[in-house]
Amino acid sequence: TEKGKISCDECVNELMPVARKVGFDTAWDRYEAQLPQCGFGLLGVCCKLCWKGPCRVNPLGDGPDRGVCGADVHTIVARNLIRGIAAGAAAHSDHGRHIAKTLLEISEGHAPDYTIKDENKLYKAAEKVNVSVQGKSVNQIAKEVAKATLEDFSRQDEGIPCVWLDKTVPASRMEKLSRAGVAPHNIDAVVADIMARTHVGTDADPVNLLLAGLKAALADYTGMYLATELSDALFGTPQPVVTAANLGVIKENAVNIAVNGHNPLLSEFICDVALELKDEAVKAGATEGINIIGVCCTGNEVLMRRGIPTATNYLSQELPMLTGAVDAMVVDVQCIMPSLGKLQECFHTELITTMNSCKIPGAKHIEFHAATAAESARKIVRMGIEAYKRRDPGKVNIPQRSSTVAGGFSAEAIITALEGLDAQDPLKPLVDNIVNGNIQGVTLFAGCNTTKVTQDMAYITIAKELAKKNVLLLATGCGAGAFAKAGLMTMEATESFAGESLKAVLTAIGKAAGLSGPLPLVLHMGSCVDNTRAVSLATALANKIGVDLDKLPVVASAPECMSEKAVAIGTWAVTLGFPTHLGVVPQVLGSSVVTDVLTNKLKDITGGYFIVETDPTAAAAKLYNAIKQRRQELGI
Ligand code: BF8
Repeated sequence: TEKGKISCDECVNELMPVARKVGFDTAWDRYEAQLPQCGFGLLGVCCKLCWKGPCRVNPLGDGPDRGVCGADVHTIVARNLIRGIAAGAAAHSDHGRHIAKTLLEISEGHAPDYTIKDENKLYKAAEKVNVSVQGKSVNQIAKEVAKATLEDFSRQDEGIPCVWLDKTVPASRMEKLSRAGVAPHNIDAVVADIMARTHVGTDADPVNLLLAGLKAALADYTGMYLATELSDALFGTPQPVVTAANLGVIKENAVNIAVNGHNPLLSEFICDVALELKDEAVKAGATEGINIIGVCCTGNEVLMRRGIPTATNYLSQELPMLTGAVDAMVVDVQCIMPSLGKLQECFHTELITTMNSCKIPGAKHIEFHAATAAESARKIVRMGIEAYKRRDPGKVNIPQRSSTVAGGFSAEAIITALEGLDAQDPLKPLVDNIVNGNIQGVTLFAGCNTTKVTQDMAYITIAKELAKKNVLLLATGCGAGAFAKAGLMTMEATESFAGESLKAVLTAIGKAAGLSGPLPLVLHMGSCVDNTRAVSLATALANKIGVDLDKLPVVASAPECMSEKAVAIGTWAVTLGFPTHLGVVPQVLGSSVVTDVLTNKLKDITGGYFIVETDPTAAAAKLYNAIKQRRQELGI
């Protein structure tokens, strides 16, 4: 980390003494305790797929060059990597399946609390999955869309690609993917295939293994895409909202309920019920009622759709409880630190798990079912109100720090803003400004936080460097959280950090859209699962220009990639043709073959490639070079 600095977020430094006082080790302390981390693991050369192992191959030729079964370093690294991709795909697509099944339940009348808030988005989904809407009721369309979507989890014909992939990338890309044999026909089957082929004594060819990994990564993309689109149909497509980020959003005089995790199925109801039960909170003494705050990607979901303030991103998710003023934290799935179960013992906070697949020792479990969504939400919010009564004012430490955030930039919201400049052809002003160089290119920041670097620092550094060079910036997930906390999702940030021509374009769009100034420096596109929003914009641009995705001056950056979901996203970004930066060294360097395929050879197949660079300034330069190269190839 930068001179031992653990985070750019001052709230972290402010609350560390509180952690010490209550005797709690934070993620940063636990990281220190792990050092030095295992060199074999870091290189990806430790194999523990069977109980003859663990086998550790020394890639420097000093020691055994094979595992007990005879697997060499390339086989071992490739198998480890693609198992990670499969896990990422399983996580994202399980989220998507949950949404699709809920849509089906709603259409069949089994989830009476839900409504379909955005019928237009449902119609758009219907078009994608080849469901005709003519003369059908909304419920009937919902049922057919849900069933067609669920076929992406069950189709047995390997010759038919997943519809949510087929219909969402340019036709030329789809042809390329099919030719390479990496277009998935069935998300679950592809994940299972990876588990099967990496079983002891099966696939040993690193390239064949990696191709299966690309397919699983596209299965991840498919699951994410359908999750986002159907969530929009259910809960509304995000439109610009103004809210705030960082721990200052916690209110001393309110019942504070944090929503943490990923899936909007429950958190949406928590927000509704918070309004409904306000009087009960006031009666308990919380003069400001109930304050919902977001953490991680659930935070992004409710920020995008409802303007709910965000408390923090992944790595600092222990901090809200350390303020002593969070009365309940309700979690669903993914990226929830098990340490929260221990931490809640130090405070009055109720930690509540809601999904059968995610229970945490120390938490109370209230199982969520779509059929009784509002009832579960009420129970949870009331637990928060009861806990508030037990809050110890002597333990309350809320850092008074927060930044304004203008979020809600779905692809649709960006197009709507562009309509202010050209109502008939909204993409034209964007294309024109890319062609004339006012906008040099686009960078999507995605991914997590990790203790291996100074939290949020690389995001901020790279973004400022690229903005200066007139690159349009998009962000999702915990990257969006970093920018939100740092105040870079504001018009003021555009004024301060954008290059002149980028500033002029963002100002013209902002003014035409009726804002008082430019669009924010970094556009918040949503949670991790919403990375596909950026692809939908890129695909629209590619189709408009008449080129494939790998020709666009569009790059991706994951400065703090950490989770298996991030591994899957990075891999599909490269498979779709984007140069993709990783700011943390991936655990593959033990194999020269795997490293060469990922950073070099893949270019010949997909047009995309990984750029590994841990220095943020150098990373910004490499991303900019990749953009410049694409511009040159396009002749612009
Ligand atoms: O899904 S960005 S740390 S919270 S994995 Fe997790 Fe990474 Fe955050 Fe969201 Ni995505």
